Amino acid sequence: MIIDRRTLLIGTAGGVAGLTIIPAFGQVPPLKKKDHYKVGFAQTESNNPWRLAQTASMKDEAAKRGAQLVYTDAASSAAKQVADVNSMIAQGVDFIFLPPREEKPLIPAVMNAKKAGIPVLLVDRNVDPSLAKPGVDFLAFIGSNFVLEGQRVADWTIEKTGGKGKIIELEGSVGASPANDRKKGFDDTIKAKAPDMVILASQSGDFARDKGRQVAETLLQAHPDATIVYAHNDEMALGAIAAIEAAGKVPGKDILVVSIDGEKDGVQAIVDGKLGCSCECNPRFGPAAFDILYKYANGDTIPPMIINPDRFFDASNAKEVLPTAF
Ligand code: GYE
Repeated sequence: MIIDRRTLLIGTAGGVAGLTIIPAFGQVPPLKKKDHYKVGFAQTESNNPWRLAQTASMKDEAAKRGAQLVYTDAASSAAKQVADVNSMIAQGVDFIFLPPREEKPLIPAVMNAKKAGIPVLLVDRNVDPSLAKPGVDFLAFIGSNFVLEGQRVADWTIEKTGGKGKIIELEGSVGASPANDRKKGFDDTIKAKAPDMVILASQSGDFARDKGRQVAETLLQAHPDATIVYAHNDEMALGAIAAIEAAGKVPGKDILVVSIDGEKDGVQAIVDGKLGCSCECNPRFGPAAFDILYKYANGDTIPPMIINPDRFFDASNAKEVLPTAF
């Protein structure tokens, strides 16, 4: 009987004869060394370039490493994403890459995988840290620092406007970690550094272009005095730009639009003068995600939070980065 560092002997009433091996409390399930793994990637939806770029990066890397990939698309439903993870567990995958669509509803999926002895790496989105912990319930989180992204956009906006303006905020999907954190980073910075700025309204556009356009249209009508739109991603910013133009105003002149992601259409909008800035959020981390899997199987210590470095795009560099944008 081999007892490694991730298993624990539990004595039962039956004494030595009744010894049972269960995963030690609070430990991530182990991963055997193999040449080729069967892995799951449970995507949230495929309705924007960011998610398509992420899926492509994961698929390319799986192919490079000779991994068998079980891929699912939850079509914007947290309930379906939980069912997708459960189906991966039933199919006996070795490892699961999971971008939890929302912070709380995906907790059962994380816990079910743990119970089934399958390590989970959270990619790009996080879960509620009070309900599940890296290094305990799941292996780790790899993605951007979303609070910092919001702070950087706020700092740029304050600098650009001299700390004056009336803001409409378009939030990402309700309950998603990038939506919560991008709001916190931006709102707290405005509050702390720009007493003359006000956030007139803040509403979810679900990280989607057309939803962003519809919400922007409604909020611009309700607040004709708005001078700034802060969107939690480029897709909603592009929707807002369409709404501003439809209202007979000029984006970049009458209303400053700022956002996050750095997708190709967003960077093009900066070149065109319609979008002020976009803090990069890099979706191409298939290679880094697979590196973590192999390191873990090798027995290396995995840090609980692995943060991707993000660049920042505005008129000073948009042209130059456009050819490589996703
Ligand atoms: O910004 C957005 C996507 O989770 C970081 O999700 C990701 C975000 C990204 O839908 O465009």
